[in-house]
Amino acid sequence: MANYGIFIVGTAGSGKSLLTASLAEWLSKKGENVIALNLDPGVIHLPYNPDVDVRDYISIDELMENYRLGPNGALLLASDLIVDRITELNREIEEFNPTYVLVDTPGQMELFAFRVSGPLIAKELAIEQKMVLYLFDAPFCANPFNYVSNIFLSAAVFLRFMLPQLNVLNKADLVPEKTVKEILEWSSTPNALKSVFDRYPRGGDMYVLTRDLFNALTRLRLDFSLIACSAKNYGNFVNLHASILRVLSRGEGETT
Ligand SMILES: Nc1nc2c(ncn2[C@@H]2O[C@H](COP(=O)(O)OP(=O)(O)O)[C@@H](O)[C@H]2O)c(=O)[nH]1
Ligand SMILES: [Mg+2]
Repeated sequence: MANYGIFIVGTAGSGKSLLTASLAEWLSKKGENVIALNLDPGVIHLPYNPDVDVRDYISIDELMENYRLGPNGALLLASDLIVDRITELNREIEEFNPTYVLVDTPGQMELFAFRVSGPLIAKELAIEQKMVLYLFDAPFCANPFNYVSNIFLSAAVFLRFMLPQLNVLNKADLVPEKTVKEILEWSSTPNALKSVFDRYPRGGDMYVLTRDLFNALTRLRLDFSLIACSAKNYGNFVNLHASILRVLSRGEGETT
């Protein structure tokens, strides 16, 4: 059975596919036995060659034609149909006997995380230890209001999968180093973010709502610590890998 399954989850465009590609390459270069599993039935171009590919079993074009669906309806149906292909996917994975399975999830996060099928698929894949790597998009999160909304998504994903989860700030290469440091500080020190909110004009609806939501989140005692990386230039992959191993070995989330 495969040892480690890393489900890469995040909003559309956060870098799931590129991180699957670069992390697979980086781990392979280290001599690890790693495979990439594509679970996105709708993707056309991928930055890697998937070792196991759900598109071998499910075709969006055929679903559109056979069920007279538009692209969105076909994608929804496709994400549910994956459940029926678990046996085949497991058989393929088994043949590689890998240490790591990097699971690239559908572009639109809700197709995987917010359907009944997503967590079911995660549960049924024959992999010993599983975790979620949840991606924050650095340019998006440079704005503290956006950052807080993304923490909510991360908490929602954790609630859906109840798997050990590591939060990652991807695309760190696209913002100045100072900004990366600032976002990391927000994630490790809630008071740092509170003082940022205090700089914004008080009384605005967005200010009040974001501040209160953030206060509610910090009371949940979930850990939203971020680790920065760049899927584009392999930035900080040594530390990312160490964090992944830590989460897997503890068998519990950074978010617990
Ligand atoms: N500069 C930079 N671009 C990135 C990074 N990660 C992803 N991208 C780019 O962001 C876009 C969306 O990435 P993709 O992996 O397709 O996102 P997905 O929808 O989450 O799978 C692509 O153009 C990627 O090349 C990164 O770390 N740095
Ligand atoms: Mg993708």
